[in-house]
Amino acid sequence: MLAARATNALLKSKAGLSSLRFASTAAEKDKYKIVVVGAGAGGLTVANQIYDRFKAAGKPLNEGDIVVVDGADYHYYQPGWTLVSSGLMRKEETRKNVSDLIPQHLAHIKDNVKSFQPEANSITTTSGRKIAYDSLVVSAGLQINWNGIQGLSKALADSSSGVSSIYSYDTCDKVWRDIEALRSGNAIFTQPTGVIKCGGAPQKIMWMAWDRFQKTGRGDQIKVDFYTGTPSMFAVKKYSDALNKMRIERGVGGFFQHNLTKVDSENRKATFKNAADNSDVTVDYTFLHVTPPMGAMDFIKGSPIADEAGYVAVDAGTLQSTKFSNVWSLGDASSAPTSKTAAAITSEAPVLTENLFSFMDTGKVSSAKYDGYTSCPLLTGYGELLLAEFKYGAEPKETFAGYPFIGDQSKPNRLFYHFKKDLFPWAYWNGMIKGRWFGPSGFIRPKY
Ligand code: UQ1
Repeated sequence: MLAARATNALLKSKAGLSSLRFASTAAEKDKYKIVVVGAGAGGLTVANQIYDRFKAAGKPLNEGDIVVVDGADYHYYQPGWTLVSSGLMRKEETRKNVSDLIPQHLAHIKDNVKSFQPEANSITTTSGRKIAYDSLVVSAGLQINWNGIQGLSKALADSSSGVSSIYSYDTCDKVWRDIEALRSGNAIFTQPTGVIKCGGAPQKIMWMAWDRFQKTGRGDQIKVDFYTGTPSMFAVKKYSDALNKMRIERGVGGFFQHNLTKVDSENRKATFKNAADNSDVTVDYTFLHVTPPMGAMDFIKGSPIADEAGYVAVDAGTLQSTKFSNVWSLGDASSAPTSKTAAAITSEAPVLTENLFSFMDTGKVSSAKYDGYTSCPLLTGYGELLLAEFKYGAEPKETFAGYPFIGDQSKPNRLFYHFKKDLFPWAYWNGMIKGRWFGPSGFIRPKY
């Protein structure tokens, strides 16, 4: 009782102190040197790298010169959701409090952005606060349009529907439960037409489910089919060919240019629009894994910093806004024509950091250019993974090409499986979002 009271008093005084710190910050200034919008993978990574870059140049920023603006309670390790869905990780391990991930030297405003006023070098938050900046970095992600498919939200909310998705914290564990519960019938995996986060993920979970069905003696009773709005298995020919060969060998049906439009969970029927002849195709499912359509964030779409599609318009190499020279963007929110992955952020962040630093220091960007590097660690089963790595132009850019014992990266192997399952989650939490992990070059910051 006494102990509880003492703890409460301590908690209260702690809360009082921290709100004092924030209150004084707010009253003194609502102007920051650098405003970073978004406390996701891109925002945290780049905010820390920028702080470190100024310090390394002997021009350290003061505590609180950089502010991260994000109203979210939680930060998610989204690449972990395929692992959760495969029974390899607990979903709680993919989530941490945003406030615990922002170091002392970065300020944090727990509020969301409502609008941008780049002519006035300011943003306005949903609570009406105006925040001014010298430089703005936008890394706010993209949004998932769950309502873009008729009947989907209802189906996902029903625990016995057999419909699930790896694309949210709330539904990723349902995928695993449904895979384990399925005894026979049709298991259908979908991918929409258009841009999504991690283009390979919709088939990763399919391969994992397929392998699980084989290993637990259910393979003969379950038919697996892939219905995708895309024209092929993958955007890069080398990997697409390898994956299509695997699909045929494994007896998985491939239905291309089929875009899911409707889920009738009462009758377990899924309807697709076939782009080849514009027909509607309705199929029966027992298990349905849905990849929802995605698009630009509403608050960026139509804003002065956005392109026509609603992404932040940047130069694909420098990551500087093509409209306002003190605005920058990386990650899913940016218009850079790369695939939207954490791996892309490992290469974008140091380039953006170098150019932003150089621009603030000298008025000119540096010679650093993002080459479009991105990766898709494509799980093909338990203990095997195909590590697709490529750059702009859908051209392979393989870290391990020429390494002995590894050989061709289009052939799945066990080492890469452990990268995805063990190394990347560790490197993400302990290195990347602290600004200290640079993807293929590990802990060594690339030089430009
Ligand atoms: C990577 O660094 C990373 O972040 C921690 C990922 O995130 C989930 C990746 O998928 C990939 C591919 C990398 C790149 C690292 C190497 C060693 C190729």
